[in-house]
Amino acid sequence: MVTQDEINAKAKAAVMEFDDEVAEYVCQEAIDAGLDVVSLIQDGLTAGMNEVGVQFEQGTLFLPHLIAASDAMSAGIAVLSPTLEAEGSETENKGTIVIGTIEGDIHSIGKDIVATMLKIAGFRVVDLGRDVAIGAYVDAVKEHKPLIVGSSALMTTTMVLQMQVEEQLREAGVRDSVLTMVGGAPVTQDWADKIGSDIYAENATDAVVKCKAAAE
Ligand code: B12
Repeated sequence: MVTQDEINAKAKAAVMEFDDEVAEYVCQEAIDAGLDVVSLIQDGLTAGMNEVGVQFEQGTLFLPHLIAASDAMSAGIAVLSPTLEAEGSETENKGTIVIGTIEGDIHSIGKDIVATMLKIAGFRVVDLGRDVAIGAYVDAVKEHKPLIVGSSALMTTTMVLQMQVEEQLREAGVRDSVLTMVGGAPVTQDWADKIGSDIYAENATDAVVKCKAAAE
């Protein structure tokens, strides 16, 4: 019988080897074995993605490798999604959360994972997608009246736009009606404090814990 550590290691390797088929196979194997798919995402697939990111930064891997690794990760997530969402459909509605990747930024994998995990936790999630114009967050807050509006930023250059979400929500007179949440690899609690965002979460599990606390 395969263990959680073994399956996580296999998933990490599949992403690092840019192997969509193995990623899909390993994810199905985890479901069949009844293993923890959240751990598989965080400690397996994401760990592989992070390692690819480090090698990209060091100049040993290049953009096509990033694309190939994210394809493998997405292939794995696609296998896991029905199982994850089936778990989520059984829980009650805890409130609405609007989420999107900030303007100028097309990194969507982490945001998608956060959105999926929030759905599983019982929130109604309005996913605005990626490269979301700041005004679109404001419009979505007016339209959906969410409990929380979250933005994801994966680059230091786009992270600064999270500040504009705060500003434009204030200018539109709706800042006090909603909690703001920020996340993404370069984002920190210090950054959230600096721009006046209500919630910072390091990963999807942390986001679920903090959003549940906010909904109580
Ligand atoms: C995959 C990837 C890509 C893929 C994205 C595919 C996709 N559909 O998302 C592709 C190949 C398209 C890509 C493109 C680029 N990339 Co890129 N990419 C990455 C990489 C390797 C991994 C990101 C990832 O998916 N991680 C896995 C997920 C699960 O983790 P995550 O995103 O961090 O999300 C978790 C948490 O952060 C958190 N979270 C995320 N969002 C949110 C939101 C909220 C509200 C909350 C609470 C929490 C939260 O929870 C998530 C789950 O646990 C990173 C390196 C890295 N280590 O981050 C570089 C990285 C982000 N990319 C980088 C760069 C430079 C680029 C390009 C500019 C490259 C180029 N020359 O064209 C373009 C950008 C184009 C653009 N305009 O956006 C740099 C950014 C540097 C910087 N300025 O800060 C990085 C850091 C690589 C590096 N080390 O240099 N990239």
